[in-house]
Amino acid sequence: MMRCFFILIALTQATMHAADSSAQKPNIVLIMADDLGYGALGCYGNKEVKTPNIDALATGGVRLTDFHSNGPMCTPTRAALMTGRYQQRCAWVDDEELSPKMREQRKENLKQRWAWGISPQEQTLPRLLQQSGYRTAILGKWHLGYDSKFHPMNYGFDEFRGYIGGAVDYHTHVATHGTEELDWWHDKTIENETGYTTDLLTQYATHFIERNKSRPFYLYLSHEAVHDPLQGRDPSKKKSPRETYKEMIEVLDESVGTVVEALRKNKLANNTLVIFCSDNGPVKIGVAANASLKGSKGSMFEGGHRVPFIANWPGVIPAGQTNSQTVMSMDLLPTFAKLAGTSAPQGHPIDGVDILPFLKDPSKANDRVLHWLFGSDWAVRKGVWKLIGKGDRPLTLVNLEADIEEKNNLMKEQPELVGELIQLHRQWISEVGDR
Ligand SMILES: [Ca+2]
Repeated sequence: MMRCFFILIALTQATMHAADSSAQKPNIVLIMADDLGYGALGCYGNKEVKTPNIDALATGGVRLTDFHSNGPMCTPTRAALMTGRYQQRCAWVDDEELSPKMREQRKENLKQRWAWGISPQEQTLPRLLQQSGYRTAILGKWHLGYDSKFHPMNYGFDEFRGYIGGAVDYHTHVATHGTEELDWWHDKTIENETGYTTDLLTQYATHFIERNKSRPFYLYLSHEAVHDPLQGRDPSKKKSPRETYKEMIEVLDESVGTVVEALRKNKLANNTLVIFCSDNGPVKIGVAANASLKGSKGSMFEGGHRVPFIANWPGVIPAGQTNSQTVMSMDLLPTFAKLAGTSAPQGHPIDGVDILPFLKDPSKANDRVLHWLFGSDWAVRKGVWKLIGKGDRPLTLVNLEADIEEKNNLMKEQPELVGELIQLHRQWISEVGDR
């Protein structure tokens, strides 16, 4: 009897210890805007759009001026975010693994992105966090495959509210890219509801925080805003495209304020890393969405992939910094995994790096050669230098420190550097084996 009692005490202590160490793990909230440009926020210099909540997040934390999405479009960036590496490395599933319907669609539409998806064999960020005791949720856009095979809950998310595809009507939640069917999910079931997408996702985010306040969680709030269609909260109010776009950003800002307030109210702010970023540059729409950057969504110029990034963690990340470290979307997996006390398994090459040391201390060096590849367009970055090319041809060499607007092509002045960058990029392509 006594022996049983001691075993019980020991077990209880072990359980309590496990609960304690897991309770100390920080929560992670990643708020990713869709197609939000470098110049669209007050804290990035916009004078027309009012974003007090996102600006406050930056004031209380760190704002990066040289953050880049892995791709100039939604899906490539999201694949890199999920896997911690260049999306070109991602495994795509074979035809025979797909449902018969999707196999048929893929045959008919080989070039349609929506007939594809990342392999469920991939090691993913939510899976790593889930295995480390985190409750994980994706609220909003998935866009890594339409087939049931590619459902986000097959990749380590415990909960899903939102849509599978590229975008939905903000009011009816019918897909606007691809299928034109209702695309609004509650976990694995399509279930429509009334409401403006940005507001619904915000409401689910605060519920999720409230429900999970006593355990570590990973909340991936993958907002639709400010992707098209251009729609404000009240469809009966007629506004110009510019006014509507401004409203969409401002409602997104309200969402950030509501989420931050939910963390504060539940006394979680000091144990939560909040990151706000975008998945690629904007579609040209006015309100100085891209500041003075050249190019827009889809482009290899800075306007396609240099986007806002803010990290906030009171007491851990010093407040009020502006940091020019070069960071990419794929860096979030190793950063979050480290916080959760885990790492990607062997055999899963990671291209990203843990950026927390650089967020805490901007004087630390984070020198890397970085690459972008989209169709036949490519870019390679080494320090302040960036070479852009198409197919086999280099086209433009710029010094980003002196010329962020990419106006002066220095290829003729720097032939040796061009040669070196071409070589580095070829080497990278042969390493990642673009699929
Ligand atoms: Ca996007």
